[in-house]
This record gives sequence, structure tokens and C-alpha cells, in this order.
Amino acid sequence: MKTSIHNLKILDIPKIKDPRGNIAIVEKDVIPFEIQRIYYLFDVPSGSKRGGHAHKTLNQFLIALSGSFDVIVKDGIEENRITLNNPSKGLLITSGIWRELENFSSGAVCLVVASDVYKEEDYIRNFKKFVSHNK
Ligand code: T46
Repeated sequence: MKTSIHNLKILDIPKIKDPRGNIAIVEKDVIPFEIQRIYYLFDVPSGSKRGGHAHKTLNQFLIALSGSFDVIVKDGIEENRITLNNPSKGLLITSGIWRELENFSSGAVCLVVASDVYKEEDYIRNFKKFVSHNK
């Protein structure tokens, strides 16, 4: 089935406000997949770009734990730029979507919750191949 950028969602992460500092909680009901891996991007130099690929089956949930960055999503027909800058919201990117991450602020941390362990064979790192794969 063809995946569209219109299927992507920003999800609210339940949070408890507290004068001592807020707490946001990602329990299994927040994310519509079983969590198999968590990783994070940090110390990203100014002007650096990450991503530049799609996944065949992997679903991911991206949170700007600190600072901000832009996620450009493409489905082969349309594209959209989403700025993540709120640690109590996350972007759900389903499989079959090309993503590029850029415009990282100083101190930005991108937490990624993933539906599977790392598998290089799940990546499509060539945009032309992605477009034909997604047709
Ligand atoms: C994504 C964006 C948001 C591993 O060995 N295990 C891992 O779990 C990951 C994520 C990466 N790696 C290795 C593979 C490469 O040798 O770490 C190196 C850098 O990976 P990559 O160039 O794919 O990093 P990004 O930041 O471009 O992409 C990553 C994820 O790979 C990708 O799924 O959506 O973050």
C-alpha cells in the first residue's frame, strides 16, 4: 500500500506539570507500535543534516527532547517540513516515508523510539529507488 505524508501524525505525550519541573511519560498506549529500540541524536554540529533515507518496514516516533530541528518528509509526490521543538509532542513516521533532518538548534536532542532493532537492509538510501519502491 502506498504511504502518504498525510498519514503522518504529531502525537501528544501525556505530561504532568510540576513547579519542580515537568514530566512527560511515553507509555505503550502513546505509540501505536511495540517499542524495540531507542536511540538519540545529540551534539549535532550547526548546519549538519541527518537522515536522507526511508524505511521499508520500520515505524518511528521522533521527539525533540531539547532544542529544535526540522524534519522534511516526502512520499515521492508531496513533501512537508515539520519543526519539532516541544518535548511533550512527537512525530510518528510510518514506513515508506523519506525523511531528512536539518536545522538543528544548539543543544538539540532528537530521541527516536523505533518499532524494530537496527537492520541496514530495511533502509532505502537512494531517493530514486525510494520513489520507484513507493509507486
Ligand atoms: C532515522 C533517523 C532519524 C546503528 O548501528 N544502529 C542504530 O540503531 C542506528 C540508528 C544507526 N546505526 C549506525 C548506522 C550508521 O553506521 O550508525 C551510523 C549512523 O546511522 P545513520 O546514518 O542512519 O544516521 P541518521 O541520523 O542519518 O539516521 C538515523 C536512523 O538511522 C534513521 O532510521 O530515521 O536517524
